[in-house]
Amino acid sequence: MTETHPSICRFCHASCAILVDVEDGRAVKVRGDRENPIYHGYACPKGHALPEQHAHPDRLLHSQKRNAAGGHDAIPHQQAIAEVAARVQAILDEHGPRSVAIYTGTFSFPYPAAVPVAMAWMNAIGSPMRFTSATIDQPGKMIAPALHGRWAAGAQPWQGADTWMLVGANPSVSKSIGVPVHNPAWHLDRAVKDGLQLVVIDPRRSDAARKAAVHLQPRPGEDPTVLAGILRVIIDEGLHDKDFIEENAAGFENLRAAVAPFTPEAVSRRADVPAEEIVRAARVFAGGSRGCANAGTGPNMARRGNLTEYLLLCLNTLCGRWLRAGELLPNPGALLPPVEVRAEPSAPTPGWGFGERLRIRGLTDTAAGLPTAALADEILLEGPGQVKALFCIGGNPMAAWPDQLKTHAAMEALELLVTCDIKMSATAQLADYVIAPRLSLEQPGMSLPTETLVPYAMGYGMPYAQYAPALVDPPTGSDVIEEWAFFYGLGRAMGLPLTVTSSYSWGPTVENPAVFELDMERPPTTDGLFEMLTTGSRVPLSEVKRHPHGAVFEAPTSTVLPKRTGCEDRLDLANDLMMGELAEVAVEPMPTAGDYPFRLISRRLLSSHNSAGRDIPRLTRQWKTNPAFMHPDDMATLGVAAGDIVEIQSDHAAILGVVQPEDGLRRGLVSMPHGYGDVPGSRADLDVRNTGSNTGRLTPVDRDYDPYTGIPLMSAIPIQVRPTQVP
Ligand SMILES: Nc1nc2c(c(=O)[nH]1)N[C@H]1C(S)=C(S)[C@@H](COP(=O)(O)OP(=O)(O)OC[C@H]3O[C@@H](n4cnc5c(=O)[nH]c(N)nc54)[C@H](O)[C@@H]3O)O[C@H]1N2
Ligand SMILES: Nc1nc2c(c(=O)[nH]1)N[C@H]1C(S)=C(S)[C@@H](COP(=O)(O)OP(=O)(O)OC[C@H]3O[C@@H](n4cnc5c(=O)[nH]c(N)nc54)[C@H](O)[C@@H]3O)O[C@H]1N2
Ligand code: SF4
Ligand SMILES: [Mo]
Repeated sequence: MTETHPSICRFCHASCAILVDVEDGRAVKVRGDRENPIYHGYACPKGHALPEQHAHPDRLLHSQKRNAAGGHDAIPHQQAIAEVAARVQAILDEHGPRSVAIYTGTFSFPYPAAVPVAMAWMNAIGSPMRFTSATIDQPGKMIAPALHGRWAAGAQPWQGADTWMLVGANPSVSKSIGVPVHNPAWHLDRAVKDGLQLVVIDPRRSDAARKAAVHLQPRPGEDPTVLAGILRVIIDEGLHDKDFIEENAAGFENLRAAVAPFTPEAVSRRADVPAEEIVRAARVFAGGSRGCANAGTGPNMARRGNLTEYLLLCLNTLCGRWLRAGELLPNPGALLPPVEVRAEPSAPTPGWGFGERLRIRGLTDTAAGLPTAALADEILLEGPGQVKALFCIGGNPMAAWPDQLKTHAAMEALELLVTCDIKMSATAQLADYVIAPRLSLEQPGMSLPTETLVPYAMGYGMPYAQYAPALVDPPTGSDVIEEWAFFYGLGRAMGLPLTVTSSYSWGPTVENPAVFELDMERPPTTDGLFEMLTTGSRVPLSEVKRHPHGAVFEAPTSTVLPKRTGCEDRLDLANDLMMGELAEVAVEPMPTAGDYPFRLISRRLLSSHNSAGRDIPRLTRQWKTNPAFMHPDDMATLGVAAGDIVEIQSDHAAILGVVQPEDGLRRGLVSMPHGYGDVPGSRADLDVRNTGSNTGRLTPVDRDYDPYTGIPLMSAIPIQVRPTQVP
């Protein structure tokens, strides 16, 4: 008999509302839930593939322990916990808390209890070494607001906007940045039909660019130049919001002087976009009445991501694109606590230079967290404080960290590597223990993580919430646990008290979060933990549970409050360091072709999620590999055809790629997704047609890196491309 249940897809951060057909206790079919009020029945191919993912033959049904031959044997999870507890205790006793680090990746996000309990354990052992994927993603998103100051009421939302700017973001595929996460392609189409004027800056004619009123297709990595040019036009033509700036911002004259060298002609020469298009982009964005400008991963991974994000904040401030007193608050909180926000600036705060100091490249903790690009070196560099043990949750350093060869050396050098993964990922293959987790439909879920994504100008933009109970049991005979249960078990085995708070490290600040000491005799339930995490939420979790298809919990009276009298804070339009970087950009010599005439740029595929999904047959019908997309004319010049293999070489390393044509690409580029390939030298890694290649291998972490977040060049990488044969 088939039963159909509503649930939440957790294959990406969009948390789409789905319907799952369950037969004999197994999920057999997934589709978008048309009864859901905001997703319009949307689910992407990855959501449709959940049944195959759950029943995948390579899925780990038992935790694994590395054996003497370098292979792995199944181990009961209780025994794995006991052994890991003993080994980590020995490391702590000998080397102290700093020797134990944690890295939480993409798939820690959809499991709301995972990170809080893991951090409770990190607190209990006293280690500050907490790393996330944020600093190898878009660290400028956190750094720039620290330097610019924040507008307490937030940005003008998508709803009601008549203009928008996307810089190196492609929400139809990635469900990210600015455009609502619930079915972004629909929102883009709809808004453009209703007259929204979209400006897209992307060296590739992305899905977003196809809908744009203005598409600038500059040389990759020239975003600060292009944005400075746009700011200059706006100031020159007096299109900025003078009253808003007068009242709320400082540094206008310095900004005006700093962008002065970036005339449309100068920008045109440097970024290779027509001068009149720069003027048009400025007029379209500043000429609209409401909207916002955001960047995605592309420019954040090219050089000077902080500066790009900073100039975008300046652009939004110049155009007054922040919510004003009396306006309706888009999301007064659903599973988050109710907020009272004011139409006022809060002064800049330090972007870095506080907290834990790394022993590498003078890096410190930052507004985006500890620099993950330095963690491999922290593991390799001997001496007091050396990291000896690493715990990963839902992350894959071997696929995702820059400088894969160094990461490989670091993983091998660890005394203890433990990862919680659904398969023998490249990292899991090197791990001492791999903890096999329950998969999404086997765990309760809730929309809280997606609601917290506000700093990324996403979130829901409305008080939406959904809860989903576990729908199916794990496969018969399996021994899988929830991520949080592993860290709870470690705490218990080590005799440590664990304390969980109702706050999110990456989300909006929760004032006075509730604090819970976990009962270390009787384990909590996942639902019990969800109750703790949502304590004080505007809508009680119990109320959300009464709406299994998800609901919008309107609060029609929540409006933005006026500025407090005496508030003297100002947004900073001309942070010294950022203006210094801009001055460097203005006089930087033009990059020359030299030995590396091509540039490799980042991009994503709908059918995979970073390193996940590429082993699911339904998702690999189109691409098994991560294709090296090139302009057809470049392919002709190189004498290669679709499906041919090329060698892609940077001045650091070389990888192979399977070429595919893409008309909408700028010439001189290779556009290639990351997260592919395998352990260097392994048989799978050599099979480029089926495993793809790791683009992270191309760049070192100790050159061309951001001085504050440590992020190295991960887009706009100088490369050489040559036809080659695979043996
Ligand atoms: N060159 C280059 N490098 C990049 C990027 C780029 O564009 N170019 N992008 C960067 C960005 S934006 C990010 S966010 C990082 C991502 O960095 P990571 O998060 O470290 O990498 P992922 O590949 O997302 O790793 C996800 C892991 O979780 C496992 N997994 C899948 N589902 C589950 C689950 O349900 N539970 C558990 N426990 N595990 C699961 C997968 O098998 C996989 O091994 O990579 C960064 N690296
Ligand atoms: N299907 C799918 N969805 C995902 C992911 C996935 O792997 N697959 N990953 C998730 C993650 S971890 C993240 S962080 C988000 C990222 O979300 P997005 O940032 O929207 O990611 P992309 O789709 O790669 O879009 C980046 C765009 O930047 C462009 N670009 C590259 N270099 C430059 C440059 O120098 N300047 C400019 N202006 N543009 C440039 C690329 O051509 C590309 O179109 O997506 C998330 N969603
Ligand atoms: S967009 Fe993300 S959440 Fe939605 S169905 Fe696809 S993978 Fe699942
Ligand atoms: Mo990301």
